[in-house]
Amino acid sequence: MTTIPTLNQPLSELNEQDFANFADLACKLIDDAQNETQLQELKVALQGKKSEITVLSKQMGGLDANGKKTYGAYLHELRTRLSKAFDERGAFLAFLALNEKLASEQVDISLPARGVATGSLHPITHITQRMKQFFTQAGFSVATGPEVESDYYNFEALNIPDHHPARAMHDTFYFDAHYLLRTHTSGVQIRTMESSEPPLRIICPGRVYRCDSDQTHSPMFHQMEGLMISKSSNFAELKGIIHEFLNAFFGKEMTVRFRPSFFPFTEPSAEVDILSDNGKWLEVLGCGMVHPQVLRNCGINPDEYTGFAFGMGIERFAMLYYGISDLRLFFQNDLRFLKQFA
Ligand code: 2U9
Repeated sequence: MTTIPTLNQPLSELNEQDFANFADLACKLIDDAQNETQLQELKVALQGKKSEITVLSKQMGGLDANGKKTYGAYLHELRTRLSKAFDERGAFLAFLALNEKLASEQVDISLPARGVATGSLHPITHITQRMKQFFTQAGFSVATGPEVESDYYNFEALNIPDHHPARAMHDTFYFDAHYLLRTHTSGVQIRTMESSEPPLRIICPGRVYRCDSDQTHSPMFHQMEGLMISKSSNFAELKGIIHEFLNAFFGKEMTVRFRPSFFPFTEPSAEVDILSDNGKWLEVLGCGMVHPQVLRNCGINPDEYTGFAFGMGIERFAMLYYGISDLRLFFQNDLRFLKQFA
């Protein structure tokens, strides 16, 4: 606690030296003030209403003219010295405070950056892009369409009439008697054939839905279907393009087998197997020559044009490509899984 100096005598008994000593002690206190708060406390004690200066000033009235002149000058000098000391210390403390603030607020440009967390493509997106890359280079364009389909575009136009066993095979999610979630993207090809003139070369990637769920089936999955219509399309061309696609997709020469099969929308039809490293045949896609009735349904004359089509499950290709055994991993959005594909 600082002791405030005192003159402790009536004004008329003080001399110039008393004032000078008082001023020295007071100025020393002011110069020693460590912060703005201490400085304010000193101002109150040395210049306030109850300060020695105020008390002594009030005694001026009782002095004669000579005394007024002498003590007036002493008090004036004292006030001037204190004010000057306060101003100087105040300015110095403000300077220190500013420096401290600047130092504490400095930006350390050498600190490591916080880093931007970047996401990555979902493996299904990545595989879809890989598939698209091959077919677009081969001259196919990408076509898309609605996921809510009518039974005409999903079944009827594809030569799958009502009560055909293939409808039951598709485990369809129905909205009502006529609308459903598409079970394949084939409706997109039907619409394209309806709306444009052959020759045609399209691929149709997209979500499809089937009422089925286990380790290898998901109620929603992705398909890539393809269609080519021209005056000379044939099964040899289909075999060639599928084999080239499989070589490009897996990045090596593949051993491929076309096994006769049946689909209502293709005739002849085949399922395609690849020979895996452990010597087992793995089914990867289905294909065939577009059934003449399907062409006719879309206003294309089967005597003039022929076409081939193929369909594959994107998840199946992703599982083979990455060596994943549980399909459900693709849909759980577990970052520990997804980050592995960054
Ligand atoms: C039109 C004409 C023909 C598309 C085809 C397949 C064979 C096929 C499956 C593969 C696995 C579906 O995802 S999957 O379950 N698809 O086997 N798809 S031929 O044929 C068409 C399509 C449209 C107008």
